[in-house]
Amino acid sequence: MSAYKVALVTGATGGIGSAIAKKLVEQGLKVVVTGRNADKLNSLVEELNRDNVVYYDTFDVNDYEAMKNFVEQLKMKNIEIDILVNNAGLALGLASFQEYDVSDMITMLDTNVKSLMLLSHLLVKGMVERNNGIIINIGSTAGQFAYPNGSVYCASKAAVKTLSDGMRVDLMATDVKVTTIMPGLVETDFSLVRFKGDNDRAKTVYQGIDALQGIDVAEAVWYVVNQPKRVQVSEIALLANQQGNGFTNFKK
Ligand code: 8X3
Repeated sequence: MSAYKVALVTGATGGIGSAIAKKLVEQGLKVVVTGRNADKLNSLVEELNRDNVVYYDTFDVNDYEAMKNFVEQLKMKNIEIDILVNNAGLALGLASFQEYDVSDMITMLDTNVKSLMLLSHLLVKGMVERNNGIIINIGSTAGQFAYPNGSVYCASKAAVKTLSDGMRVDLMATDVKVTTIMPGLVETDFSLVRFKGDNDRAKTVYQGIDALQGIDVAEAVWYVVNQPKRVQVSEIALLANQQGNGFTNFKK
């Protein structure tokens, strides 16, 4: 019997987040799901079956007051989060550092790092009190090596990995585990968001390569969750078969 009953997945309406929520529900966990788009979140909740969703909310992860209010709601409903999957994140733009749009830079850092840090900080105390929990941070192979025109996105994902490492050290004496999952090319709306709705440009990213799918990341999450108490997975890097590393791939 798993020690983990309830998982919170942020950014759950996207390709990776929805696959993670579905996988965890399929394995018998209850979920709390969040995302910015109310229509998509409602559809996901229906798809997951309402009985499996203990709470859902559309709060903006970049609004700390809204985040605190969300966590307060969880407390009032006596919902204890055993697994936090910090999946909400994005890339905006692809340009040289010297030409990068400042608001894109700030949004990436805020979403990918600050919100992940703050939500973890709000929820980790309960995990420590209960001496039970896993924080799974979705990083990226982009955080392992910077690629051209991706400086800020890559830096944000490097920060996710290093922040996870620091949390793990500080939580060493507890049974709370911390994992970073670092996927490479995953075929989702990621590039559509990065290129601000330019579908043709987004499609070229995945042309000629059998990219990872959301389910592949979800399987890695389940691997992390489904370990004996003594095992803590520090990190998993996942590449598409035709990737050599986060910035080199072979396209047919
Ligand atoms: C996404 C991976 O290589 O498209 O985190 O930047 S990549």
